[in-house]
Amino acid sequence: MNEIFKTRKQQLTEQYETLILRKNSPEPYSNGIFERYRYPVITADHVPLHWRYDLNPTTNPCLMERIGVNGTFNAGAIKWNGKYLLMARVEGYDRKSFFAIAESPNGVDNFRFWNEPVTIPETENPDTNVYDMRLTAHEDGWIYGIFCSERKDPAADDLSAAVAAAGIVRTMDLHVWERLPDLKSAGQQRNVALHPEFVNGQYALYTRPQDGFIDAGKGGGIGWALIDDITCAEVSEETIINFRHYHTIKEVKNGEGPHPIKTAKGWLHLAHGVRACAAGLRYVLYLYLTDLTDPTKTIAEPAGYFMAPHGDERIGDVSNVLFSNGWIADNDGTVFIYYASSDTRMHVAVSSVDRLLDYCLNTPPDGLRSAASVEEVKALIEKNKPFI
Ligand code: M1P
Repeated sequence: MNEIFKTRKQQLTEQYETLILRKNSPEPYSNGIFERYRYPVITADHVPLHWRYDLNPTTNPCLMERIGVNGTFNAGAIKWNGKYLLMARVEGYDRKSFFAIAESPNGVDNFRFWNEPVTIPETENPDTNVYDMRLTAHEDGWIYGIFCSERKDPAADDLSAAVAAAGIVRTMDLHVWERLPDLKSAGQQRNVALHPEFVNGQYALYTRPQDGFIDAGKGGGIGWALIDDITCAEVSEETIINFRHYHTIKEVKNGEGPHPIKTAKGWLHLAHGVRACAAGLRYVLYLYLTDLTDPTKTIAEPAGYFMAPHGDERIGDVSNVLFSNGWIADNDGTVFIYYASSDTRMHVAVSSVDRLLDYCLNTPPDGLRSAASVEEVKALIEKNKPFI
C-alpha cells in the first residue's frame, strides 16, 4: 500500500467518524413552537466511504472518489425497533436519486447509513428517477412507501419533459421491498402519502394532482382519494381537502408531507406551500389539523408558514426551499420534524404534540387581506394590555 493511499484513507476515515459521532444540540433561540438543531442530521458527507471510494490500493492508488454524492435530502421517517430511521433521497453526481436508510439511537444525531442502499424493484416500465419516499406503518400490518417515479415524457420532444407518478412499495422488515403497480390516476401525481388507518374499510391517499391537469386558480391543492385495493391502486374520485389561495404561502402549489399524526384533538398534518417571488419559487412548511372521524374536514389552519428557510438553510442546490416528508411522534408526545433545506441536506427540529396542537388551535387563521392581518395584531395588543 503506497503512502498517499494510506494517509488519505486514515484522514478520510477519521473525518467520517468525527462527523457521524458529532453531538447535536438545540439552537439557543426558539419561538416556543419548536427547537431547531444546530447541525444537519444527514449530509452528502454522511454517505459511507465504501459507497464512494474504491478502497483497493491496487486499483485506486490515489484513493480517488469514484461515485460522488451531490446531496441527501427529502427523507421519509419511521421509528423501528427503538431506532429513528430516515429513508433519504440520495442524489448522485449523475443526478439520479436512490433511497438509503440511516439510523440514529436518539433522533437528533449519530445517523449512520445501513451497509448498502435500498433496492427498489422496477416495474415493466422502469423509473428513470425515484425520490421523496413517504413511509406509513399501516394498520393492515405492512409498512408502505410511496414515492415519486419519474420517466421521460414519451410524447414530448423536449428532453426535460417528464411524467411523474406515485410508485408504491411495501415491506415487513425495511430490507426487502415488494413493488406494487404505480398509482393509476387521470393526471400526474407527486407528493402522495398513505393515511395510516382504513377509512370506511378503504385505503386513503393524500394526493397532489399535478399542475397542467388542473388549471391554476381553479383547483390544485392537496387531494384525498379512497382506494379499494392497494395492490392495484387507482384514483377514481379525488376531492381537494386543502386549498390554495391568492397571495398566500401556497399560492403556486402545495403538497402533503408525511402522513398525519393522530392526536386527541384531530389529525395533525405537515405540508409544504410554494409561492413565487423575484428569487424564484419559495418552499415553506405549514401545519393544519383535520377532524378525527372525518380526516377530510379541516378544524384549524394557522396563517402563513410554520417553518421557512433560515440562515444557511436558504442556500443549496435549489435555494430557498424547505421540504418535509418525514416526522416521528414518540409515545411521550415528542415530535421529531425532519426537513430538508434547499434540496441539499437533512435537519431536525423538535417539538411536541401538545405544542403543535396549541400552535394550530391558537394561531390566527389567514384573513387573506392586509386589513385582516392588522386587526389580528391589534386584537393581540388589546389582550396583552394588562400584561405589558
Ligand atoms: O425543488 C423543490 C421540490 O420540488 C418538488 O416538489 P413539488 O412537487 O411540490 O414542486 C420535488 O421535486 C421535491 O423533491 C423538491 O424538493
